[in-house]
Amino acid sequence: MRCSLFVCLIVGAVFNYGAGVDPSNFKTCEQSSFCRRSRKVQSSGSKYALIRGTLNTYTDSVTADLINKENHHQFTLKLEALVGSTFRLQIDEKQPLRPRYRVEHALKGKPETTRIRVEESDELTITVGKSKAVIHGDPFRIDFYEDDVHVVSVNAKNWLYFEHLRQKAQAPAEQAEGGDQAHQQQDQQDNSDMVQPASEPIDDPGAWEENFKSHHDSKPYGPEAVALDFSFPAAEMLFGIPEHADAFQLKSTSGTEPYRLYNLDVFEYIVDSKMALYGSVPVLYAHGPQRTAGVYWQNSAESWVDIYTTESNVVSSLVNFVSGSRKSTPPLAHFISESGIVDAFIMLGPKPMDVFKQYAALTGTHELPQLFALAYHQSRWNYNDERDVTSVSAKFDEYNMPMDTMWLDIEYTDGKRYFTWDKFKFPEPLTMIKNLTELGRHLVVIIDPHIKRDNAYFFHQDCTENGYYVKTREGNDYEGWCWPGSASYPDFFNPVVRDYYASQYSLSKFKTVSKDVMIWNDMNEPSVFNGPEVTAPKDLVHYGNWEHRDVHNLYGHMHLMGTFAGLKQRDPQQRPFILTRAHFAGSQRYAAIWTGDNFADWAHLQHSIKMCLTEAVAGFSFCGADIGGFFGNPDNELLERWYQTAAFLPFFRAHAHIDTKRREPWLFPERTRHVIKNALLKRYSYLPLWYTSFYELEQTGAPVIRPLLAHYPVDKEAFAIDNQLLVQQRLLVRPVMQQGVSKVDVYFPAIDDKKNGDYWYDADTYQRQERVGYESIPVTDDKIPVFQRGGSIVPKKERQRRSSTLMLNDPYTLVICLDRQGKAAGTLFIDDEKSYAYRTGESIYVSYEFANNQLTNRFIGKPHFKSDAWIERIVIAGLGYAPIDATITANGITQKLEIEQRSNGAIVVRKPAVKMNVDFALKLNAA
Ligand code: MIG
Repeated sequence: MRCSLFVCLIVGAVFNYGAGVDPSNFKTCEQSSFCRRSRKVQSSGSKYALIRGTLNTYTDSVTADLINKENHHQFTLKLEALVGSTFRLQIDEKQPLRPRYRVEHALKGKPETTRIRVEESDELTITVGKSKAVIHGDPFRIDFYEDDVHVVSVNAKNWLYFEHLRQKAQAPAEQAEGGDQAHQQQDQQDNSDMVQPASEPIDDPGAWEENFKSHHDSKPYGPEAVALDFSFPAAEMLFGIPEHADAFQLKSTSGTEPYRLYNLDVFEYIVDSKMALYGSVPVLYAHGPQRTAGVYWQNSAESWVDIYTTESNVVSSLVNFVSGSRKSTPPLAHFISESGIVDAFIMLGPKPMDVFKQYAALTGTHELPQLFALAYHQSRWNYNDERDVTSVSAKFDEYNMPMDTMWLDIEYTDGKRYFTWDKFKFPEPLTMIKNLTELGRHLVVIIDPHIKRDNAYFFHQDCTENGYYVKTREGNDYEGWCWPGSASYPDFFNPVVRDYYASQYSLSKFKTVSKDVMIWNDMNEPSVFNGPEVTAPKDLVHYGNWEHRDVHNLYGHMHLMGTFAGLKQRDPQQRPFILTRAHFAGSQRYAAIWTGDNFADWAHLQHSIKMCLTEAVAGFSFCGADIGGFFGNPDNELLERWYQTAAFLPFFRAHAHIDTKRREPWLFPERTRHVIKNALLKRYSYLPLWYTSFYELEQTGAPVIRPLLAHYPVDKEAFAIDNQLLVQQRLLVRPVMQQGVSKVDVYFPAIDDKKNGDYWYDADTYQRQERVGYESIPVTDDKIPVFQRGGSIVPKKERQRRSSTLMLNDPYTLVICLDRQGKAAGTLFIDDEKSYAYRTGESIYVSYEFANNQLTNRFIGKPHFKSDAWIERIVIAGLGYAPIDATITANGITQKLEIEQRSNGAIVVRKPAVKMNVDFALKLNAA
């Protein structure tokens, strides 16, 4: 690790470099006062009931008061019906001592509500179309139904736990403590006219202040946790709540740690772990063969999630068989948050893709990226100087390997002062950038949120003078320690600070970049080397007087809002590209993510898929992992397999730690270079599919990469599979992620419970798989097991270029793989790959359909975009006969086309030469 002595001392104390994460640097639930308090309710239960006579009914919602029968504290409950089989449940204190934080900016807008029908008997039944919520008064509980099937229950376990704000019992000794007093006086003044409920002590030593390692949390407002249980009677497994380096299917946390959601910079994170990582997306899905549902727990404070599932294994099914019990308790999730309110969205599906779209309707999607962002990115910490950048770029050309984007990490700056350059290493950044962009390439530079406390640095001056930094309890600018040394952190929750920040990206301020330079936001958890758990203390104060405790998981999100606004202002015509490490629900609207500082080993390679699948269903389709592993040095085989795997994940970037050996592809032996080059070319050939998938993500909310269960919901064997992924419903990818193998077992899923399945065609050989279940597929070092679904059409571009931007007008190949009925269909989206013109109709969106030996196209909307591209070949697999030729009719002209044979009976129709915006019909002629 390269660092100044002082930084090394601090970093060294927190991290034990090279040895993997030291878990004792991070809290367990037991070490966290609110988690341990809230978890206790699991043994005792709680007693909440609706108060009769407080019900109010509105056109789209009901409200009622709720009482804690043990301490008589009162709450208000609101249940609102949203468009799309979704309910929103909010519970807050009726008269809190001070307002409790409600998450802002995560939802893409105000959710659209819908009209309800209310029936009151012993229970209260709220009906919207096929969805229904039944509220039970005492004990309080809500059951949710879709098509009369019971899919979700809230508080079925009576684990609702809501710590009302209270006055601290004044022990004489405590009054001497400096800071506390000031705060409490202020609170008393603010609320002097309110009736205070009886103060009730909480029997936990950490309730009013808490220590962890050398850090003290002053907790001026005392205990204020919220927790609630959700159970899923129609489900068999749970997934979601990224970010964890763990399996796709959530594991039972019974007797172990809950999953933790707290944005943290975990050094050398380990896999198979429920520890918190850089991002927190509190959305959880429950899946069973008939029903899928979801819960979005909208809370930005530190949270923990306990999972209770009876994992289906031989022992438990045996027990059930012997005891005659059908199924034990339904899967259950217990969300526990340190502060805030209960704000839960219950999404009722009924199918997996419905729930993913319901979640996207709430929090939004990434917008269509520029094409280059989906191509290959070359990064390392660091490319040292201008010569280094230029020569790495040139080497890709020399070796005929495509590459779109070079990245600069923190060392390009002048002493970690963002928005500046190191003038010795980078004397002429604009020339360097121009040299890249002239080759059709892009540059991404890193901009971190920690600001060097240097009085000569304009950014620090501005923030100090204007009070833009996050404050301590005492009202001073908070000072932490990070890459620049002593650093402060802009309070991005303040809209004025976001505006200021956004304006720094304008070319009149950040003069040393061009509008083609895009941005990487790192360390925005925020990472604070000398802070508690390497982040900011919870008692810092943000805009609006909120504690950092309330908003921690949103800090990175607010940072992104500033960056995104900045790039849009800088060039309103161009779609921004931002990569972020920290993220919360909704951050997908602004940025792509990567899985942070992984390791050069096979387990981390395997986790790149697991983690990105979970992120994708939680809104973050635009996900990837550092190719080769950030820490350590991959051997040739691992690097080859890593490129192959990453070529089928949406964000495709090589990156490495400053202490690793250089690993640009040409530094490896010929064979490795060859394998890497083929992986790159394969990625580039599928760019039209990736691009279309991202367009459709933006239109519909359908994730770009998907777990098998997304389209094979009844196949129980497929539920937990997380070493395979689907690209839309077109490709099935099962990369080789083990060392030294000559075959892999690929699972071909069933579409029904009679073991019927789709046809799958090997993407290289067109060999067809017809059976459901595991097949052993032989692999060479150069093989990426990819299968195209029978029934799908995949658009490709097969000409080799140095970068994707040079492929704009290149011709297309359509690969048509037929289903059992001899049919197939698939879409293609085309525009300028860069601007927002597609939003005003400057695009071509076309659906191809093959049936009865004929291919036709149908435009969705008017094909307005002027493209010079055309169709150069059409591959058809699964015909079962050899046509002699084909006829194409377009623009009123009919022509004959030649046909070539490919392996396994596939044919190629050569040079249809039809432009992309022209109607045509192409017929195969049998002998
Ligand atoms: O404390 O900017 O995850 O990708 O190379 C390390 C230096 C800071 C962490 C990022 C990594 C990046 C590194 N950063």
